[in-house]
Amino acid sequence: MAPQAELRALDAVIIGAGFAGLYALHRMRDVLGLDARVYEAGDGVGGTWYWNRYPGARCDSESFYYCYSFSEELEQEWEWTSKYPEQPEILGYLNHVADRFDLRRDIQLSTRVTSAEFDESADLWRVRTERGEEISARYVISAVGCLSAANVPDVPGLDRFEGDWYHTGRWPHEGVDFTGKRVGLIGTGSTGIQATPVIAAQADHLTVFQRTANYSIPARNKPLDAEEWAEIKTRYREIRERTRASRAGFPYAPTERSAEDLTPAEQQALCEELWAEGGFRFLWGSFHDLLSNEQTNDIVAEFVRGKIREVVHDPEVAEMLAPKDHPYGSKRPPIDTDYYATFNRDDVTLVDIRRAPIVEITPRGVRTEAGEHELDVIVFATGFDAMTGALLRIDIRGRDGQSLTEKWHGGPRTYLGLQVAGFPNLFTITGPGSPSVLTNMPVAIEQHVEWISDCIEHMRAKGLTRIEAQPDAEEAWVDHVNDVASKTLFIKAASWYVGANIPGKKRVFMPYPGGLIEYGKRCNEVASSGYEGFELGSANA
Ligand code: NA7
Repeated sequence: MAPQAELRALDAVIIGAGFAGLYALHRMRDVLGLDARVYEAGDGVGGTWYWNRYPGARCDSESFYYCYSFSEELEQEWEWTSKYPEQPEILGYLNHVADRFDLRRDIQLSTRVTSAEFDESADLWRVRTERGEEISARYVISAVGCLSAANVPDVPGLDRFEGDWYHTGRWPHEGVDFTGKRVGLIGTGSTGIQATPVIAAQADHLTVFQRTANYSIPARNKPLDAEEWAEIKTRYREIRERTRASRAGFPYAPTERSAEDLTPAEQQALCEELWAEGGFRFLWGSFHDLLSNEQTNDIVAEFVRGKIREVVHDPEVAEMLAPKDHPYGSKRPPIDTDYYATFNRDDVTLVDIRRAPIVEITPRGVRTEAGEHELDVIVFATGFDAMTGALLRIDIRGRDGQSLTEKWHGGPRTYLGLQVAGFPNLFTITGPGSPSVLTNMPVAIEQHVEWISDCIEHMRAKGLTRIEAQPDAEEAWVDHVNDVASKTLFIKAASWYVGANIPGKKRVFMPYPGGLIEYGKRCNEVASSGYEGFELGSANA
């Protein structure tokens, strides 16, 4: 017998309890006074940091600004142990936030939202969960994350594999013991690059299957001591202001420097200096046109290739690891601890699956066109159906029963990455068409949550029950995103930014590459002009 649907009426349903969902709940409930509830598929809060428990998982933005800024008390009471903390510490932080703001009583865990349908006659969403619950809510706020729908490639034979296999984004809570095991790791994105040295240190043998070589920059991770914390805490407001006024949510002044202003020797010296500093400063601190000028990019890309050749002893392996098919930064640039040096170990093998692709998984391992690799464990570090995957796994139907899947058949279309025409009262935190994954995520998340919350406050003050992006505003925004992207080097790479990692996915540049400053300005103008490009109305009118 089908489970009896429980009916529940809320003001806002928030989907997901990661960085975005937790703050959205705090804002909707404690600031606006709405009856809001979070539905979360996992059995704990934390989103990305709940699921990604693979060895070596840590953030790539420095801890003191990879966190919330909305509460000065929270800021003052929390201290990170290191520059780039590991996943358990970040998960601990998000659990602390859930407790500190008493969020748990309005978070329903282990509950996957399966569908949401808009009722035009009442301006209400009808949301269903896989537990058979039905909820009506004026607003649905998607906080499903940009990188949460795990991508396990459809390789023939996986079901016959006699060993164990895991996807890094669905890692077992009890961990995996690689001692004495022959491990195969597929994928060399940020995840594979973080996991490789840690797995190599434990396993009997590690085989890394590389489809695309990646440019990775040393993290130069280090502990943060009491003195550094005292200093950070006194400067927190200034750090936050800089962060919010920056292009990508980092508290560094953008460089105005051009490669042409420097001699080749000076260019090299600058790259050396940034390499020694490590982390994303290497990306943001070199040249202003790094991501738009191929000649400038070549200088930096060649520098990284040179470093790989310096670190990796075997010249053949070094050449395999040196990326040549896309500009530096056109794919999400990884940050590592000892990645390239790991390939100097006798118990680590690099396999080029671009040259000889994987044909099948056999009961004993992985077979490529060049031969079979016997393995006890396979780790898929193969990424995510990014930006759209998690939302499209929910059956979302807007006006006239149109499904979001149909609407986004040719790639995602949004107005400001915040709303979709035909889907009133549905807000997408860090949705496609917003800066999102091209920024330090907590900054983009806070900006979106605050914009959405101000918008709902405005609607309530005016007695309005519906807000909907207008098709022409959406069209113009999509054109603008494409136009900005076309002037960058991002489009020169087959990346997950364009959906290239998912077979059959329409290739469209999904995040907004114009930067947070321009974007934030546009969002503020739209709000202060009375929500230009949106139609607001009332079910009773
Ligand atoms: P990414 O960056 O999407 O990396 C996935 C890796 O897996 C990448 O090297 C892919 O090669 C490889 N891949 C994907 N599918 C396959 C198949 N079918 N066969 C072989 N290799 C494959 O995901 P991550 O988890 O590393 O990082 C995601 C984000 O999380 C990261 O950017 C940060 O924002 C945090 P490809 O490059 O597509 O040739």
